[in-house]
Amino acid sequence: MILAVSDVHLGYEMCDKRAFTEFVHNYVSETLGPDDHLVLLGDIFDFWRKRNADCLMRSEVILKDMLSLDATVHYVVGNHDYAMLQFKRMFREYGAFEMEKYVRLQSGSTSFFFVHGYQLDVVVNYESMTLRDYERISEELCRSGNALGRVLSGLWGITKKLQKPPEKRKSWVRHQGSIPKTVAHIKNVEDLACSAGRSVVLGMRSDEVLVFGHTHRPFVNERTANTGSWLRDAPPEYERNTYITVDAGAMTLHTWQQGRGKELAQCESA
Ligand SMILES: [Mn+2]
Repeated sequence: MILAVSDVHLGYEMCDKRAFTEFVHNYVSETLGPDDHLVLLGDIFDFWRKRNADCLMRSEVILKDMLSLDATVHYVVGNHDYAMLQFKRMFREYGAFEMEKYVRLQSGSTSFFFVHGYQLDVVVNYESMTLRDYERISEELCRSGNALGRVLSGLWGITKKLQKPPEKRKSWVRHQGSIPKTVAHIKNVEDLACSAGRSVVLGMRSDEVLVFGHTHRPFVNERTANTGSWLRDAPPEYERNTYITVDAGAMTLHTWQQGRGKELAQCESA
C-alpha cells in the first residue's frame, strides 16, 4: 500500500498538529509494513512561519514515529518546506528520508506520479515567474524564520495579488463572473492537473496517474487525486485531515476524524 499525505503545515498555528500526531502514531505506524510506502507530499512543515529548527524540534513524536517506520518514507518537498532539500544537498549519503521533488511508484499495473503541485500553480497562475525563481523565493522564505518569515509571507501574498489576474490574461482557461480569485486560482491548478498538459509541465508519461497537494482541496477521480490539508482554518466546504491510499491500483480518499479513518471516495484508475 502507498499512503500519501500533504499540507500539514507543522509550525503554523492553525495546523491540526494533535490530530496529525495521533494519525501518525495510531494509524500510520500500525498500518504500514516493510512493503509499503509513505509519501510525505510537501508542506508537512511550514518553514515560512517558524524557524526550521523550531519546526523540527516541536514535532518530536511525529518525527520519531516517521523515522522508525518499516515502510519506505519519501519526502517530496513543497513550497513551504522547500529548504528540506538543503539537508540532502549538504550530506551526500543522506539517509533520513528519500528526499525528492517528485516520486514515481508502481501499484498494480499502474504507475503513480507524486508531486506537491506548486509547479502547476506557477505555470497556470504566475506565468511571468519562472519555476526556478519561485523555488528560489520559496527557499528564501523558508530561511527567514519566525517574525521575518511572517512579514515576508505577508509580502509574498501581496506580490501574488499584484500579479495580473488570470482572467485578464490571454488564456484558454477562463473563470469569469463571481468566482472569487483564490477559488479561480485553485480551479486553474485543478484544471491543469486533470488535463493532458500536466504531462508537459511535470514530465509525466500520459499513462501515469497524478497525486498532488498544494491547493488544500482534496478529491479523487480516475486519473488524478489531491491529498487535501490538515489545517483548522481550511474553508468549511473542504474536507480536512485527509489522505490518499493506493492499493492494487485503486485510489481512496480518507479523512481522519475522532481517532479513526473514514473513507470518503474511491476510484479505480482507468
Ligand atoms: Mn504548497
